[in-house]
Amino acid sequence: MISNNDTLFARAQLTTPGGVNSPVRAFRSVGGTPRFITHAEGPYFWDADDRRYIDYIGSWGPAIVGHAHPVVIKAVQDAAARGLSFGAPTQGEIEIAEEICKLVPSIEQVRLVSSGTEATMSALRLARGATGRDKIVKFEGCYHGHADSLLVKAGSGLLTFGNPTSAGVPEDFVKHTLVLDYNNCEQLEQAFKDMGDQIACVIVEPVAGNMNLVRATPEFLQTMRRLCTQYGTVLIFDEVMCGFRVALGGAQALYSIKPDITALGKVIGGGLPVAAFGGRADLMKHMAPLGSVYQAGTLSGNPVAVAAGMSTLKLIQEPDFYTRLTAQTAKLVQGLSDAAKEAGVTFSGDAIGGMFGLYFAAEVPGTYTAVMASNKDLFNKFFHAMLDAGVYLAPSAFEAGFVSAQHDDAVIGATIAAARGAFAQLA
Ligand code: KE4
Repeated sequence: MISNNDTLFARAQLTTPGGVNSPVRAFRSVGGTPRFITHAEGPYFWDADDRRYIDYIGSWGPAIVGHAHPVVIKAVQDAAARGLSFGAPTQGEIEIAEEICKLVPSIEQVRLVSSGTEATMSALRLARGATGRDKIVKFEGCYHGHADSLLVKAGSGLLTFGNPTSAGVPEDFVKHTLVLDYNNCEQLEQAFKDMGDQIACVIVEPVAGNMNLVRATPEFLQTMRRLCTQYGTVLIFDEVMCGFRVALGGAQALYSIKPDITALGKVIGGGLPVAAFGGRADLMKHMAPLGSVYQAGTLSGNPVAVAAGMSTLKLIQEPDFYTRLTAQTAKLVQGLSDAAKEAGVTFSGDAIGGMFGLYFAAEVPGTYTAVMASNKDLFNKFFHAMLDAGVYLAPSAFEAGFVSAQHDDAVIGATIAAARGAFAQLA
């Protein structure tokens, strides 16, 4: 039977490259037809065939309070009724900026933008403008959006500069980007020894979620912080994904490490386009119109999007929000691990706050190389068995998963029951 998803996917490809507006949605990593979502509520969404799924994407992080939360929807409706966008400052922008600064103490000043890419791109430009240096350091497996100088894979040699991961990015645009191994302290020490006084910034996902979930070791982040301080390099924590996801104060609260600049997104928009970059006031003062680092945006701080973000930020401050979210995520991963073990399938899982990683590997990976060694084919079979059972996981073996406050015991229990059947198909 031709599903409505097939029909819509064929039609979409006539007008949009790959039929999607963001590549990961096309299911090319797992195969099959993407599900076209018609509506969502709480932990669920429905596809074009009106099939219900338990959703573990949550829009890749924003839907932390659950889809279509009545408080968020009302805030958006009320804001929209007052007009959609003014291109002029509003009180709501002040209020969400104050809330972000309160919740993330390393952020003394913050600038709102419309996507995580804009946030990290602007943070890089700020670091380069404030230090007068060109070189930047990122890590293999971390994704920071699609700004040219960040679409880079590791160079051939250990400490050579990166090569573009995308066509259309001139070599010149990445020749200042050094790509190192995540969780490799020795390599980082060596890079700073060789060229520390030329490095404008280090940008890192303090809890990586774009090579699947990989935690930074405390030593790795401590080494990074020490070296950046020693060499006058700006330390940028890209918390677009892990911010307000792994803890109320983000990964920097969990690790007790203070970055110089933080990039935020996803949760702070509650599903609408709000992202931000902010940090030390002495750095932020370089931003136009005060300073010489230019950055702008027609829809930056959009009042309707800010209403969604602000209402979400209020809801996640409810008592025990993260205690409950963390417990539910841990329950999910433990249940999946038990189910895999019962089926004799080599599998491991990790959970931190409301974020989780599933690996068809004997142990939870701590490096990019280890993640890449996990069994992608088994994941893809598991993904489709779960999808057929009404559970929607990230359509890639190299993405993290997300739990919302609405994923209660019944939802987690149904997921684990589905997994028992899925693992049985793999054994
Ligand atoms: P956006 O430009 O997609 O809003 O944010 C880019 C970004 C920056 N930093 C981190 C740590 C991120 O995770 C992201 C975006 N995350 C992906 C998930 N792998 C978004 C999903 C997509 O690309 O469609």
